[in-house]
Amino acid sequence: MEAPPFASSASSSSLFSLRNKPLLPARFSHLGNTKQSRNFSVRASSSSGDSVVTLLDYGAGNVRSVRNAIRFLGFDIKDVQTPEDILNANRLVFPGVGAFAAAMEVLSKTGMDEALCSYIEKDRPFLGICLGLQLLFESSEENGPVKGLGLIPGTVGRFDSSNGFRVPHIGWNALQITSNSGILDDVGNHHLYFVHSYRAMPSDDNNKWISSTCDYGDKFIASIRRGNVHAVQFHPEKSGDVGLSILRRFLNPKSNVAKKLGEGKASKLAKRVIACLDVRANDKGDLVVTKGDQYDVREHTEENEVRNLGKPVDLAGQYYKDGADEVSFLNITGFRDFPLGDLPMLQVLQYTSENVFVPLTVGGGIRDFTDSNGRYYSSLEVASEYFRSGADKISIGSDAVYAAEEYIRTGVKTGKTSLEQISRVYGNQAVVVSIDPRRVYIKDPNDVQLKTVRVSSLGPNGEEYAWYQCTVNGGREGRQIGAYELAKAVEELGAGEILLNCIDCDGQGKGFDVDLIKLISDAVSIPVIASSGAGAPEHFSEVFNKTNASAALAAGIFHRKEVPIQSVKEHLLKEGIEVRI
Ligand code: 1PR
Repeated sequence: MEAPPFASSASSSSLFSLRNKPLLPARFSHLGNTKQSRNFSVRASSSSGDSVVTLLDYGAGNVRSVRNAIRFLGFDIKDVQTPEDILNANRLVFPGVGAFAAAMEVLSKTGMDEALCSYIEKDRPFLGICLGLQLLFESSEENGPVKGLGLIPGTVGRFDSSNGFRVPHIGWNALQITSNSGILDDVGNHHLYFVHSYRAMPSDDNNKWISSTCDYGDKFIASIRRGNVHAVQFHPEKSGDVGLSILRRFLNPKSNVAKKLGEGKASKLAKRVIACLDVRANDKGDLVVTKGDQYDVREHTEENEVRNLGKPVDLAGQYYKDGADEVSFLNITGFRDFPLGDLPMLQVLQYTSENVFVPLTVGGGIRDFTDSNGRYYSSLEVASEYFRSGADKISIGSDAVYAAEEYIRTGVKTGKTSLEQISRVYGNQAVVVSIDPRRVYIKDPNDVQLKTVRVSSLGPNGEEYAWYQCTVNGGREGRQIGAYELAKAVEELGAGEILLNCIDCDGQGKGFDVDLIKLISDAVSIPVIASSGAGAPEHFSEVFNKTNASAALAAGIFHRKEVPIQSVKEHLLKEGIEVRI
């Protein structure tokens, strides 16, 4: 017999104090503004079939992935419109996204908070994901303290980056399963995907809730379970086959896992291997995956065509099957074409996210824009459209350079840059800054007022030093700001991760620019993705052994099928570098 759930949980009623807040933001309006009756009674609906999953989506991020994963497993989705829908659910999935305070505000304003508490207190089948776990606790320090639903004792706090651990915690980490959780039965030694800056900590008061923990500087709560109530800090919908097996076990507890999972070897945060697809329209107008040499993507033939290495959705699906830990799409002409006019790119995301259950990043053209009819679109609207279409993270290139230049010049955070706005609404873990630097060799480091490195191989005229000049518009324009200065500034402005390209190395297959990657990954405390130049598995072990990169990205070697992703991972494992297998 399970212990009766919630017997000693904190009283929730006294904690519901976030009342009388302004009207809901427009994006939450489908949830209504009217507070419902407080006398809830929970009943399982007899009308909804066994294949229906009720989903609480308050519109603050990418919930498409959760929807897609549920549908992929053969279930239909009913969206919560009123608190009654929560009470009538047969099984409820709550994929919390965005910031804690904003989520609590919506729940409180709509009366969903009390419906959720009633539903959970009656031990009805519930699965909270990420923020959907954190909101069950008494409070969070995120922009707070802010009160939560108060069902589980404890406060959600921020990871401590002072001990060398990068925050946000992004990537595939291992669980220590502490009690029979039911839904985690297939996890074994496999990695699961986490992306968050705040976490709940184990204590004597909440111990009996905990079904697993995870180590990242601290030991934090990775999942809870009491009776039919589950919540997980990681993202099952982004954790490949292992994640799908977790969802399957929740949705259908009697199910056997459909796909046999191999042996895992997870013990800590894995280094990620990312496949990148540079996407643009070719001269016939079809959206293709292309690949440049030092950013030149045209064939050097008479026709001078854009190189075509395949179809974006097909290639992304293939890389998912091959074991990519993430897939990135870069809309490389986004700086001149307006991405919301570029519907094929949104469709690429929509179709890809139907079958690819690892994180998807999309970049290109994220900036404010006024179209030919004079209609103004904010960068936040552009990003929102990408998130709605299936992106988990967006990547900002040129616009982040302008924002950093302004910030360095004035020392003032205006709060108005795309970087600041998007990270405020979606969290900084959802915002990547993509840097496109070019090496500038110099003889004497005192020749520039920018951070220089002593290079491992001398410049063309025997120069011993270089600085890394940031560019905009796909490498077309150099700016008077270095990659080091940019990285420090964008971290302060709210970037959650850095995608570090290098124009000199792009497409050359001679290895990553270790000097550059070491410089930047030592300068910031957010994760850095090493990019440009991979030509062999040894280049990945080199970059992980010599720098603090959290992930390594490659394009050409995967597109040209020169090195399979699995070979890269097998090599890394042999070298003692932890990866997800
Ligand atoms: O400036 O916000 O519109 O974003 C534009 C985005 O498009 C930026 O992220 C920029 O890096 C990217 N981009 C623009 N032009 C190009 C180009 O190639 N002409 N691609 C481009 C960037 C670099 C990597 C590449 C790695 C690995 N390509 O994405 O995939 O270098 O390649 P490799 O493994 O073959 O060496 P905005």
